[in-house]
Amino acid sequence: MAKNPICELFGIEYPIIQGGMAWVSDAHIAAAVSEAGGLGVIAAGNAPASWVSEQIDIVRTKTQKPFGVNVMLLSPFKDEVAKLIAEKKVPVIITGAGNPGEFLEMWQASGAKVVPVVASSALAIRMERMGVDAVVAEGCEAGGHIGELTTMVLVPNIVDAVSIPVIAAGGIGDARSAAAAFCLGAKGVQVGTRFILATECTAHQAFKDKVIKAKDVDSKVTGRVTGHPVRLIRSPLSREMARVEYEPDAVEKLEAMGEGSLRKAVVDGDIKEGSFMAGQIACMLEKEEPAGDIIKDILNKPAIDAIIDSVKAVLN
Ligand code: TUI
Repeated sequence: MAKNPICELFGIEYPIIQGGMAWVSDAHIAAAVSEAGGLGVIAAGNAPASWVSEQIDIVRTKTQKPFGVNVMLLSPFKDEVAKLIAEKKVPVIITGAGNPGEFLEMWQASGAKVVPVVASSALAIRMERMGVDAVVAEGCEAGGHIGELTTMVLVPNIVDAVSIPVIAAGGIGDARSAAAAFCLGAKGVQVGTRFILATECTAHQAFKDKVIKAKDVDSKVTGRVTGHPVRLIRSPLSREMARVEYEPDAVEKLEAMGEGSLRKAVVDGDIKEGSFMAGQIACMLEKEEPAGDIIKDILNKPAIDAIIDSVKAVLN
């Protein structure tokens, strides 16, 4: 059988990419996921290049396997981070929240595989024309900054629109949702929220407990009026943001409330002022476990075979 194109492209064993979650995705979780055969990813978020540099060095002391860095293109430090990861020859560069066109030549000259996260087929087509290696099609079930379309619609639409491999993201956290993504034509999956519950993940225990306790209706989207909608778990901050959303000076107020709030959630476990960015899948997650066990549970061949059998049985 032909090898999976995502495994080939990245040089990994399982086509599972750990989502780059600002403040959450540091060297510890990234190294654990890479060492277990997936692609571990350090999230640069809004951090300066010096922090990203340290994390890359730590990953390289913990694993020899390929890993990635996620560049958040709204970051004030994106230029220095872009230059650093080319210099340090990071094997895989994933981008979010923008168009990475200006950096593509430099990154590809460094030998990196470049994979933008996209939330529309138009951007996926533009990215393919520019010569990227794959795209992550991220549906609005995902946590954090999101687009408009669901994974169910976005993924097959992008699969039909481009020839490069598509990695599905948003709402994927078990064997069923991974199998569904493969049915939609994805060649790999990006999983964020479930890795918050990896034992190797250094996020505050209060954040992990919010994920474990979340019910389906606890997933909220704030900040639609700012043009940067964010999915998070219901909290005092999300309630306050929903209250001011349609006030006259909502954009300024929301930006002030959002400032530093992700750090407060992930690092301080601040239940009142923290922004607990996580995907809708949080409602299905129940326990902490090692990253390697998470990968084995999601890409469990007998479980996926049983799912395929149950799909066939529906039609009998
Ligand atoms: O980037 C993400 N998720 C994120 S970034 C983040 S940090 C943050 N904190 C506060 C406010 C905003 C961000 C938290 N979560 N996901 C990848 C993603 N990229 N989702 C959607 C997009 C996207 C959207 C529009 C990518 C490109 C795009 O269009 C760019 C263009 O120029 O056409």
